[in-house]
Order: sequence, then C-alpha cells, then structure tokens
Amino acid sequence: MRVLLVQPRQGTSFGISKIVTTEPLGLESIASPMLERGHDVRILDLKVEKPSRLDEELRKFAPQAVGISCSFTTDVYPTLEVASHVKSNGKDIYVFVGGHHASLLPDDLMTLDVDAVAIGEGEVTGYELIGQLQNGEDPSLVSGVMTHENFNSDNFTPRALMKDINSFPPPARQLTKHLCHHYHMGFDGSLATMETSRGCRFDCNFCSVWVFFERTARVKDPQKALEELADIEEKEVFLTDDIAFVNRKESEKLALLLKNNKINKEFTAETRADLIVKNKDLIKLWREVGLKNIFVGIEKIDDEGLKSVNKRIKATINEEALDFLKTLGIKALATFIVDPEFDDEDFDRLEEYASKNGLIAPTYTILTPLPGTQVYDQRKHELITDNYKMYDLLHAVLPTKLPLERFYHRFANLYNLGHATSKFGPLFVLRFLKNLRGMKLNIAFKVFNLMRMMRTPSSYIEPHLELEKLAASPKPFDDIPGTTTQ
Ligand code: B12
Ligand code: SF4
Repeated sequence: MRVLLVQPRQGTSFGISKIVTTEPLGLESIASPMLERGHDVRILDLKVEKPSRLDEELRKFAPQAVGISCSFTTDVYPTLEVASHVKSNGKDIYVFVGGHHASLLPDDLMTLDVDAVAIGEGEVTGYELIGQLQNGEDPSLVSGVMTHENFNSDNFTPRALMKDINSFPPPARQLTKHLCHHYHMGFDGSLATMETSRGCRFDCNFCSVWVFFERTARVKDPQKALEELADIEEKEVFLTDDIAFVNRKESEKLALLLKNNKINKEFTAETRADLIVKNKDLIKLWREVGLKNIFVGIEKIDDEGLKSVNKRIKATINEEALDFLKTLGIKALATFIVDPEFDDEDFDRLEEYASKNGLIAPTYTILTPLPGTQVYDQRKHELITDNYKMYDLLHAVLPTKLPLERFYHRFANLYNLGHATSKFGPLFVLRFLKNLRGMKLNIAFKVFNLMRMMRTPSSYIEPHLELEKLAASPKPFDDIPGTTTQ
C-alpha cells in the first residue's frame, strides 16, 4: 500500500514549539513497522514544509491511505483541514488519525472526512490497519481502530499498551532526513529526537500522559538505545521521554555504554526534580556523556501549590535540584504553571523565585484543562472558550482574577526575566554569529522573533479579540467540533 503520513501545520502561532522544533517522531515510529512489511511510506511535515507539498504528494505519490498525527489539542483544526483536503482530492483515499489528543478525545476527529481514529500507541495498530485495508477487510476489526461503524459501540476493541517497547525497529528517520536542517532546539541544531523510555507513573492533575500510559513507564533496552543513537547523525539529541532517568539501572547502563563507545552527543531531557536529587551520581555521569539541558517541571513555588497540582514533591526538593544542576553546569530549563487566579502578589512571588534561583530560560504556561486530565473533569464547566486555538497553554481559557490585560501584562513580563540569549545583548550577538557561520539565520530570526512576541502582552490578547469578533459574526467553524465560542 502507498501510505502518506502527515504531521499537520502548527495549530498555534507561538509557544515553545517554535523554539524547539522536532521531527515527527510518532509518525516515524509507526512508519518503520509498515516499511518492514513492504508498504511504500512517505512522511510530510507541514510544520516545516510548504502547504502546497500536500497537493504535490497527493498528485505524484497518489497515496491509498493517509495517516495524520494529532497529538496536541491545538492541532485538531489543522488535522481536520488536512483530512478535508485529502478527501476533496479523492473520496476513496482512506484517512486515519492517531496521536495523543486523538486518543483521548476521538469524538473531535470523527468527522465525515476521517474514516478512522487509531486510539493509543500506533506501532501495531498502524500496520495492522494498513494490512487490513490491503486485504480488503474491515478495518473496524483491528484493535484500537475506531471507525464510524464501531464508534460508541461495544464492537470497538481497545489496543493494549505494548508490553515491550523494544519489539520494533528504530523510527524511520530516513523518511525525514531531507528536512533535518529544520529541526532545532533554540538556536542549536540540527536536532534529532529519541525515546529511551515511554510513560510516567505519577498522576499530576494537569497532565494526561499518565492517563494515556495507564501510569506505567517502559524502558528501551540500553544496548538497543545505544545502537539507535550511534545511527543518529545529529549531534544534538532531544530525549522525548516523559520522565528521563525513570529507571535508574537502565539509565546508568546506557550512560556507561555511551561513555565506553565514545558516542559524542549533546542531550536535552525532561524529568522531575526528585529523580535528579535522588540520582545525583547518575546525573553527573550523564553530564560526562553530554547532558546539556534538562526541562524540570517545577510547576509551583511552594508546597501548597505543588499539592494543588498533585505533583507529589516538596518545594525544597525542587530548589535542591536547581542548585545541583547549576553546580554541574547543566542548564535547568524550569517550567512553571501560572494559575488564572493569580493576583499581582502571586506574580511578584513567582518573579522573586525565578530571580532568587538564577533561572536562565524559565518557561511559564497558563493552567489549561487539557482533555483527559483531572483538571479538565473538574473545571470544564468554567471554560471561557472551547476554541482549540487557545489551548496552547499560553492563553487563559479559564476566567482570570486580574483583568485580562493586567494578567497578560504580568505574564508577558515573566518572559522578560530570563532568556539572556534572546535579548539584543552580548550573549545574543554571540549566538547569532555562531548561527551565521552555520547558515541557520532563518532559525535564529524565528527564535528571536518568537521570544520577542512572548514578552509582548498584546500578542496574547489578539486571539481573545479574534474570538470576540467571531462570536459577534456568523461562525465559519460551526461545523467543526470544539470551535464555538461562549
Ligand atoms: C517531546 C514532547 C514535546 C517536544 C516536541 C513535541 C513534538 N513532537 O512536537 C516539545 C518540547 C517541543 C513539546 C512542546 C510542547 N508540548 Co509536548 N510533549 C512531548 C512528549 C513528552 C513526548 C512526545 C513524543 O515525541 N513522544 C514519542 C512519540 C513516539 O510518541 P507520539 O508522538 O505520541 O506517537 C505515538 C502515538 O501517539 C501514536 N501516533 C502519533 N501520531 C499518530 C498518527 C497516526 C496516523 C497513528 C496511527 C498513530 C499515531 O503512535 C505513536 C507511536 O506509538 C509528550 C508526552 C507524550 N508522551 O505524548 C508531550 C505532550 C505531547 N506535550 C504537550 C504539551 C501541552 C506541549 C506544549 C503546549 C507545552 C508548553 N510548555 O508549551 C508545547 C507545545 C507543542 C505544540 N506543538 O504545540 C502535551 C499535549 C497535550 C495536549 N492535549 O495538547 C503532552 C501530551 C504532555 C502533557 N503534559 O500532557 N513537547
Ligand atoms: S507532569 Fe510529568 S510527572 Fe506529572 S504526570 Fe505528567 S509526565 Fe508524569
């Protein structure tokens, strides 16, 4: 079968995804088992490729099936755009959607332009679905495949999580090789991504990862991870693990293998502060083998706040982790959740915390009830909009205590406190010159512009004004679920 896998365009105009742009690892992961079974598979990444490439692929490649990734809530409309475009080119092209959001809220995607939604991990579901289509058999019979026939009925069989995440070949990175110069982490690139583990055993109330993975975490075999890494050409590698270093023994084995095999990479990872504090020697070892940046979900500055999000951690542990990373020279990219109920004092306290802890490039998001989370269940009746464009964690979708202008003024100002490399100062000039040498001018400009936007209150307010206008006029998106404004 000829299968085209599509990463839709970004559904939000700004945010961290413009600063960290990654290859479509989910699509690459489902592509390899399909390739192994002899299917002809291509990947289109509309996050970085021109929109016209879709028509080009539909014409030249003439896919029999198109699979679209919808992991982010903000990607729902772009996903439906692609589906509708494909169907307008040929009703007989089979359109299926998968990914994190699609799995948690398939109703959003079950439109007439979508034939099926693949719920859960896609490696097995993907190739089984394609095999079924090839044999002219009913796709609804494949576990994890939700179709219009079995939707909301007992005939849908869920796909269980894979017992072992080592049973498949590495993601088919060769399918996006020609795009690798687009993928970057801030000013640094080219960037590759890789999983060394999958899932999380915690249960924070603002997060849906543990819901998707049923509070489990599985680890890649260190030897297999080493071989995969050795095949990656890029020096910069973003480990997409939900919680890096989740399994101490395997993480240590991998670090030692990297050391003994002289693998020369620079890593960025995401993890929790308590794992850092508990495994200081392991983090030190990873530093030796190239760990450069760690996103640390600090979320809240005190115990009360941490309890409110069910983080199961103490504020002192967060601070200990930040201090420790500083001593090792690892950049701690602390992330925080700003509550819509914040008043001026709360913002003052958060600013103080960031400056006291000398945070270089902290990331702030606004508490957003994302589908599948406990916060969503508890607060969905309070939502001020169900327009998914606003669900980028940088817009208030719950009522703010401060007037909206004041709230965004304070929020944008948080981004003025760090990011020394994005301001027009000596550090910025240094990074800029480095990128000039590497011919990455466009990326440097994109990151710089984005960071400027994030420091400008009006860029947050614009989408709210657009929504008000939409509410006052006939609604163009009335037929798309989730797009009505209140
Ligand atoms: C790495 C990561 C990032 C990276 C890169 C993400 C990317 N690909 O663009 C960075 C740091 C840039 C990032 C940014 C953000 N992220 Co993020 N990120 C992740 C993380 C930890 C791993 C994603 C990943 O690569 N996994 C590995 C691959 C192999 O898995 P996968 O893509 O899920 O694909 C599998 C299945 O979903 C399925 N599948 C996927 N697509 C398809 C398609 C078809 C056709 C089929 C059949 C199957 C299928 O099969 C694949 C193999 O099993 C996830 C958590 C998670 N585990 O999903 C959060 C997650 C996706 N991020 C999230 C969020 C909220 C954000 C931010 C908004 C956060 C912020 N601070 O601003 C930004 C914005 C990003 C954006 N695009 O708008 C949320 C999304 C929730 C939601 N409903 O929107 C998640 C789920 C984390 C969470 N806390 O809840 N993120
Ligand atoms: S925020 Fe992190 S620690 Fe909490 S449940 Fe999600 S992935 Fe796990």
